[in-house]
Amino acid sequence: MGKKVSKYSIYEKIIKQIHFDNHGVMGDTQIALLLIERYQLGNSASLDSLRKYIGKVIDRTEIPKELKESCVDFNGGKENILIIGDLHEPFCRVGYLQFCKDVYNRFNCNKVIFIGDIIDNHYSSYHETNPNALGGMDELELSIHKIKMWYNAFPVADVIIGNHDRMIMRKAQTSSIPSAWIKQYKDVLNTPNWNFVESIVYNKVLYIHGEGGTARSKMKSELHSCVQGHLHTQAYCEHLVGSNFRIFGMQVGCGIDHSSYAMAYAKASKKPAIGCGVVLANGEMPINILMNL
Ligand SMILES: [Mn+2]
Repeated sequence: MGKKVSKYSIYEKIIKQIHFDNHGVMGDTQIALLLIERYQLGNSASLDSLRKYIGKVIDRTEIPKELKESCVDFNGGKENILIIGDLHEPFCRVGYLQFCKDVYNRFNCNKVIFIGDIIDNHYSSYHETNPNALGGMDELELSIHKIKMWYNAFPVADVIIGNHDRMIMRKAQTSSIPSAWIKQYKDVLNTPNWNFVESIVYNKVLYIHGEGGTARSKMKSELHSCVQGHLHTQAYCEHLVGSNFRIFGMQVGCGIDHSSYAMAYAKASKKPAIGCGVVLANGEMPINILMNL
């Protein structure tokens, strides 16, 4: 009751080799024709039966070894960074925190960057404020309360300082108050382990808030991979590949509640892109994740 051995089995190794050498793109017929030509099988093989044999020998669901190695592995003890978009607390969208936690877990993240504007400071805006809005103390208290939930979820993080975060500092400047009189962000917001910075670089990727333009323009002007927020309505990742470099510019979405009074200035403009970003495998693999709304 032995297994029937095909007369083509002496070609099994060669067939597999051809398959791998061509990165798995050759069809059974193409391989059969190649074999017939190379080994002059014209008299001893029918194209159809050889083709069927090849179909049985090659497992097309298997990824060739060299292709496997060319895929970026983000599970192998590498740095996987979650980038959280503009929050504008206390005007962040319900559900955005849970969404960010889910993305963090799904992609095995081990580092967190808030891309700026974690608070809105609507009451202190340089633009006209809403007369029905919360007063300064109420908005700040509510912000501190909501930031606490973010701090509990991500107790260690880098926080890029955005234009809205900086509002109070600018007001102080307008009033000629030296910065030594001003409390630190982490002291006001009760986040002792958060590292507030203007910008930061990890694995040759620059993280900024983005007041100066777009991720795409920043990448091109600096020739440096770049991740930014600030724009609210855009989420994309563009790669620039040259003979000597490969960089990307990633614009991450945001977490704002578009319907809140603080966002009234943007009411007439388009809907925001609600999402966050991840940069995986030591800066190799940037991905935008948009929230399913
Ligand atoms: Mn913003």
